[in-house]
Amino acid sequence: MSEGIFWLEGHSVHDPRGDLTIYQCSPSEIPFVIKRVYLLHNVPGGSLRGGHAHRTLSQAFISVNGSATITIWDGNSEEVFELNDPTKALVIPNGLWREMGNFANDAKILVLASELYSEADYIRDKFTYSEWLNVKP
Ligand code: T46
Repeated sequence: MSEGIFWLEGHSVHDPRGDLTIYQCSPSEIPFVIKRVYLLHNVPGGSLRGGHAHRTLSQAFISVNGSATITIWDGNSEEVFELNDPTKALVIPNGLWREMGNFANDAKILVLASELYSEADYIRDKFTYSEWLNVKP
């Protein structure tokens, strides 16, 4: 797994009323302060999202319904993760290329983000990404 990526198991509380799953910001859980939350939903079958890297943004991806895949490329190797379980968050640090696909019809993917939206934070072509990997601090 690329450095810094991990699955975070939410703390689930079960009782006869149903399940409650908790994610917290702390060094051993969501390792950043959440400044923004967004939801990917109503994604038509066959759509691809992402196709970029973020210079500084860290994120956690949670499938709150349905499933989708996220493919991570770090400049050397590629890894595919399936988001399909609301009790697990995939934490992804900054600096990694990602593409999302295979969205189920009912997929709802919640993204917790460490920064406010900034277009300047995106690297949207792979050549620029490869150059950036060579010079990043
Ligand atoms: C990621 C992948 C998996 C905003 O105005 N504010 C926002 O917070 C966001 C996330 C997007 N936008 C606007 C910018 C674009 O005009 O919404 C439009 C689509 O955004 P984007 O091209 O970033 O969409 P995706 O689905 O390719 O990427 C999103 C996230 O931006 C990105 O962080 O990792 O999902």
